[in-house]
Amino acid sequence: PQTIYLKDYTPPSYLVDSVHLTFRLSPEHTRVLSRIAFRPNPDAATKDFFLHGEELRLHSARIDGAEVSPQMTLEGLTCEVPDAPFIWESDVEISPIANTALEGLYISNGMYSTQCEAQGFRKITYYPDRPDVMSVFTVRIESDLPVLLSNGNPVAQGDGFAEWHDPWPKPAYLFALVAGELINHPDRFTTKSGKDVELNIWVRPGDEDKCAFGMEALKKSMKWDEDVYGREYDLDIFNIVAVDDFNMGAMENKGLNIFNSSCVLASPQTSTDANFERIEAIIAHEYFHNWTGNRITCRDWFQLCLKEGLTVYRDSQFTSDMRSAPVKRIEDVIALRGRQFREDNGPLAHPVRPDSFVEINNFYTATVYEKGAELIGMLKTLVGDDSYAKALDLYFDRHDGDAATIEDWLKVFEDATGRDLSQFKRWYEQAGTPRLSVSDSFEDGSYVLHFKQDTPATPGQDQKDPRVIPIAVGLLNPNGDEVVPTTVLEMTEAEQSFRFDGLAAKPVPSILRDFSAPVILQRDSTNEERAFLLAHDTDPFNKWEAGRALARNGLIAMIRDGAAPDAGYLNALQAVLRDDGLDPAFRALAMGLPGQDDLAQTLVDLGDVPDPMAIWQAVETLKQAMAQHMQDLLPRIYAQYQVDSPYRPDADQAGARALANAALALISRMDGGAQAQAQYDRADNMTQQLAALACLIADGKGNKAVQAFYDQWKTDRLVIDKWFSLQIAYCDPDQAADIARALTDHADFTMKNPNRFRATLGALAGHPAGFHHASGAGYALLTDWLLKLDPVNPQTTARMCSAFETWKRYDADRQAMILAQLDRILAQPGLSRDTTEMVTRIRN
Ligand code: B3K
Ligand code: ZN
Repeated sequence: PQTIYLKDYTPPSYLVDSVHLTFRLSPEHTRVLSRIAFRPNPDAATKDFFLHGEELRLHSARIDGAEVSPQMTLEGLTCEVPDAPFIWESDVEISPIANTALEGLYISNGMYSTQCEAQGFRKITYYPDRPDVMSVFTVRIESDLPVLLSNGNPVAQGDGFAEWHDPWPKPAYLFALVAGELINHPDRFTTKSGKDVELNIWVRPGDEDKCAFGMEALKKSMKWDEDVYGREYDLDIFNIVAVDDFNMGAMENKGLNIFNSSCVLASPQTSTDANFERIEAIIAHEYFHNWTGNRITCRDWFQLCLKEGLTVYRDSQFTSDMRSAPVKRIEDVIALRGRQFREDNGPLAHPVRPDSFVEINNFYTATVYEKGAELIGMLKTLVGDDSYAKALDLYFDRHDGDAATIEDWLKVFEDATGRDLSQFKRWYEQAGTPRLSVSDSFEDGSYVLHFKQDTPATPGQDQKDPRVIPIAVGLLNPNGDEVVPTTVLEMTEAEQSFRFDGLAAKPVPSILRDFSAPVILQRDSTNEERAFLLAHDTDPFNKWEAGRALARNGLIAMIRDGAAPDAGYLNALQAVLRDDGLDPAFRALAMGLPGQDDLAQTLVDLGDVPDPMAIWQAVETLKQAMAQHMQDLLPRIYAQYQVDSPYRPDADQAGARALANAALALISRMDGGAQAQAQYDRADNMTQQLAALACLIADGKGNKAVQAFYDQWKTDRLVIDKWFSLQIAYCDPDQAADIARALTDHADFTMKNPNRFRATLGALAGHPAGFHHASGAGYALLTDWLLKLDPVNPQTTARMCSAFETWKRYDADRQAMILAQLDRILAQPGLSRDTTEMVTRIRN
């Protein structure tokens, strides 16, 4: 496979003024007729005419009406063309029913659907399938199916056809088509300038009662983008469609967003509070792409973070405004550490803007998305809120209709603020998570914080230059009062000191407030100081972080030295839980422990070889100690935070349920599962039903409830996904591979549905002690299934290979077993480009 480099970028030889597509839909023999107006690009270096095309059967091609015979290449075709504007026409045949990769035009449960990002349009017709070729699309769909949708506004429809016109020039990756027997949940929205927009959520019959929440989320998003970013919607209609078979969460096609049904369908009986929050965020994310992604798109796929980092940042701002900002920040950091730090510390580490790739679908990563969003947050912290707003206005003004780059993005900040951002750009170019170590001293009323930054080498990047790091700091005096409120220190050197004068006593520092930079903070601090911050810090993130550090250190001491659970931690946690002035959602988060995978990385940083079973054991022991230590408090919390009023998926109720359920998980270790069973039996919403089921499974008392749950929900595929994953996520490590294997034999298991595949094999990969079991059974089972899935769906296969990305952490036996599996994958004849690239990078 060929590697593509950012440095090799050249402008397209031909530009497209308009595209007319006609689809004659048929499961096996869909015909796609195209009529494309090309003109030579004056800025291009060459005049070679090349159109991408894969798995297409070309019936005929014409240039300006005359039949031509193009030369076929592996990835498309070339042809002699006039040195002047011309019309290209082609007639190709494709088979949607044979398309199991879910890229291009495919059929899912009887409905036609498309997924074109990143390079799926070339599986629909011959086209310059690159984001810097933007054009106006007109689409005619011919089919007997009742609902026929494409991008833009509807222009005509009649018996067996519909026509759509999208006036906004767009790259081919934003094209979409949907056809099926669908039902809509309609609504309307009036934009701030008074434009009336028709809104629809389209679903399969039977799902219409799960649309209301998504629709509210859409309207809130539309309003929020007007209020906060001044961005208005720009078409007469906005359609959302739910599709069962989908590789990712959702897709922002212009005016026709297509969603994995798990990311839009919601009801209290079938969705958890976490599902509701996620659905609201994804609806917002895809909607926000209309400006950050669609109106301003990416010049090439190396610039992916331009739209994804910014849009994730925008959706996290939205969630913070709709719900609780501190809770959202803590949740985001937990996710960042769990997925992005893990990626940054392993063989798949890559810059937020990568400089090479083989298969771009392998770069829709936590680094591009979540770290990309962190970079936007740092920029905003560095320039301030007003300058951020000014820079964004300039960005929309200057680049509307463009296919832009990270250079363009940074330039608007430089122009709006007069700042030089060349050092900041390193965040986009250098992979790896900086370690920020800090020491302090106090003399004559002056307190000095001394920082040192250091980023470990990553694949292809041995040397790292110092980055600009915004470090938000506050200082507390020994009584717990804040003496220096949050101040942003701007670190630019490899080592740098900052001084605070006029202090009466040595303060306690609260460093990296609100997690002001995506770094690993290393500080030799005492548990007394952490407990002090947990009790007194005014910054909610650092308050939580202090508790997390206590938990982490306690666990590390248990694992490394066989220490007993730390009484200081248990007391401090108990004090937090008792404090009814604290948001219940915050307290629920404070009860969480660091992830087991996260602990493994901490041990690696300490020079140890982590033993996944020892980590699991330590976590179990600590949870048991928590349950015992707080056995008087927990039942009170559990009773106090029962929600009596009818279910609402809002932050207040969700926070109360989260706290009660966190208490239940510990109570159920002491009462033989009695309370969990009682909650299971009376639950009238999925949040409580699932939490109770998890407790019962974790306690080995789940058999009856697991069967009851299946009987109750067997016709609801999204709930059954939860049933598959929960049995693995909460099982004993010794049984994880066996349980996962048995579930892959279940009649309801199918690898053709990515949700079901992830619910099963993804749950195994997400159970560190089960997956990394010394028997190697977890490795073997996952590999068996990756090999089966690869010919069917390379994208989902390749993504799941990242389960192996941490292999270098482990002992020689585990390493050898994983390497053997990776080699088994690489040896499969015809292995996809996606999986080949992933496994090759992981192995190196
Ligand atoms: N842009 C899409 C992801 C496309 C995935 C291509 N493999 C969803 C999103 O980020 O909004
Ligand atoms: Zn996105």
